[in-house]
Amino acid sequence: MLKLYYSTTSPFARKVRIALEEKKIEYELCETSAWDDASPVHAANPLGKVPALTLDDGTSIYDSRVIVEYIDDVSPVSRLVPEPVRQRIAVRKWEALADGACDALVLATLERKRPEARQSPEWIARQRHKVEAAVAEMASELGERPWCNGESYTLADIACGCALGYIDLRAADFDWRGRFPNLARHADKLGKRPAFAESAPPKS
Ligand SMILES: N[C@@H](CCC(=O)N[C@@H](CS)C(=O)NCC(=O)O)C(=O)O
Repeated sequence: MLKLYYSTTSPFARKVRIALEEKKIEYELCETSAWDDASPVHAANPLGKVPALTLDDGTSIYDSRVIVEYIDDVSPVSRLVPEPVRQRIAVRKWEALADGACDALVLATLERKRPEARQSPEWIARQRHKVEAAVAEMASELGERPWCNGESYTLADIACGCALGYIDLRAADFDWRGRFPNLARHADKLGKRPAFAESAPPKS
């Protein structure tokens, strides 16, 4: 059976968990901390990051984008990335935007964990700016449409919802709900899906 190495706080792992659930693919969850040198994720991913997915033949794949592409291809149920090139690229661009916001927030979070005297406020502000710019772009792209891309639920919505959830976890002072009511409405709608509700990150 497929085995997913994940942590409850990782937005990238959450994206994969939601995709697996939406596609109704059976898998085993293995919670781990990538920061633990003894974590089995290091054998599955030389980069030592979650998520990593071990396949039936014992090989493993990473990162989250590669895993999502794999699971979308192995099951025809609930296509998450449309086939036509323009739509496919638009969905992938949403994913790059949402993942990019998460990457910046990971960097800011790690910087804040360093001893205070060694932290760089400029670096934290630089990453925070990226997060806020990405969220403003998501709000502008979504507009008043029901889904991030096209007429149906796609990987764009999953990536967007995971990024917003991660912002609530790591940058709770960023009032994106107040600034972008359309994104708040969309996040609330996504949060009602069982795959989102079941994978919600812990409260800070
Ligand atoms: N681009 C990767 C990012 C994965 C990532 O940054 N994972 C973090 C947790 S959110 C991690 O495992 N970090 C451990 C480390 O950097 O050593 C993906 O999409 O899977």
